Amino acid sequence: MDMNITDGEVLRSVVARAVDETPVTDIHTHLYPPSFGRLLLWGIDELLTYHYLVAETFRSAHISMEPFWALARQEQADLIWKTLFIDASPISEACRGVLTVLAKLGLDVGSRDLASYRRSFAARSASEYVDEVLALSRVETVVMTNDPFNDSERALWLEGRLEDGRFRAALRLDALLNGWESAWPRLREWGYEVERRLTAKSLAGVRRFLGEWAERMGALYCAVSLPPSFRFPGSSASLGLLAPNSGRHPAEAGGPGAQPMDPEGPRSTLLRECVLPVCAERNLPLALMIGVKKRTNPALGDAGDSVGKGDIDTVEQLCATCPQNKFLVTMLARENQHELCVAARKFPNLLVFGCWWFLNNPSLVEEVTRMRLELLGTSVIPQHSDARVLDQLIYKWEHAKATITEVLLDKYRDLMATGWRLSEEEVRRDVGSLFGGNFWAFLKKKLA
Ligand code: RAT
Ligand code: ZN
Repeated sequence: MDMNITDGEVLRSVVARAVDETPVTDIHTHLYPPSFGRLLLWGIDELLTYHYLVAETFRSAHISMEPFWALARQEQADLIWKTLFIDASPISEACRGVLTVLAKLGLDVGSRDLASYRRSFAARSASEYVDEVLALSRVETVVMTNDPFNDSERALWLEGRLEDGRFRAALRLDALLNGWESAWPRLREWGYEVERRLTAKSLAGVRRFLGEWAERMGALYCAVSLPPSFRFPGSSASLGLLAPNSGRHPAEAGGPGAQPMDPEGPRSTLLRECVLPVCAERNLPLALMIGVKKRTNPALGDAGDSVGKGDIDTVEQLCATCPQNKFLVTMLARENQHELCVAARKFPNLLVFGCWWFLNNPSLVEEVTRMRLELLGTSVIPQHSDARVLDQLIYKWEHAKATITEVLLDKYRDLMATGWRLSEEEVRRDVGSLFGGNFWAFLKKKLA
């Protein structure tokens, strides 16, 4: 029933209910459907050995990295539990998340009984648990991160293993764009006519690879994570960027084997000549996740990455010089958030998403969400979970929703203070846009 919002209390209950009940499209995770077997991580030991917690553990555990990595998964989890939950209070966001998961599953958090938690997970099956977690977190669609260069994953795609409509694909391009030296021999092995040099033939091979894998996966978008130093030089005019199918390829202009001038190396050539045209042709957004400094401490593995400020000019230039492309952009540095919002005001082909990784803490989610709503209204995707372990959907959404609710409430209160009247239906519309509608509309959007 549509409730008339007459005062602050009614407003609170309407907003809280809308946020709670609106089905979420989680646009970036590292999860898979049960049919992907061991690639789908779930359960208490996976939760505890999440790389966010590994990094925190090394700050106080009396163990160096090599012996830690040599431990069995359950032993690592034991050590993390002892270090972060028993020897200190589990205050950090990643620690609190584990407790939220246990609580939401109805386990006795106060008992601190890791063995009993393990028993409870052992009694579940992956496919039942997927149903349970999606129901608890109200996540309707999970967008995966799909890497054709990952051998285990690749084999499953070649078998055609995706039969679960709740899980949708995103074609991840890090291996291609950030590691050409290792990528090209593999492409060649798989039957694409590429060589190390980015000749016209190589570029055509890469485009064929992208098109085929986007098709095979039914990818909703392509994605890449990028360092703070990411630049995309030049404009379409100076570098000869062609609209898809608009004639001769720039690499062909100088005759067979010619390479476009590219001070940035293979990544920008591959972006310009392959990824952007293929995305434009297929109306697929390209997700740019900018600001990760890979392996600042390599011994920490996935936990060893850090953050650096990215370059907003590059984002603006891409949006301006590739008006036929759509960009989903998230930046890792807090320092980039304001300018990214401003950039989004200038370019309708830019949709800002998520409080990524080191930003996914309540204080920063609040600050960033508030700023986004103030600068962009509801035309953003406030959060994605980045869950690597299925269970994390429960806490990442629970925590994000609590913060987003408060920010929304403030904004609606400000409106009501002017005499503006809101209906429950309008609140639900707005929340629907934030938690999925904007994403699906952006996918469908056709650029002039
Ligand atoms: O947040 C994370 O788990 C990071 O390790 C990365 O996965 C990051 O989100 C990415 O997709 O590169
Ligand atoms: Zn991620």
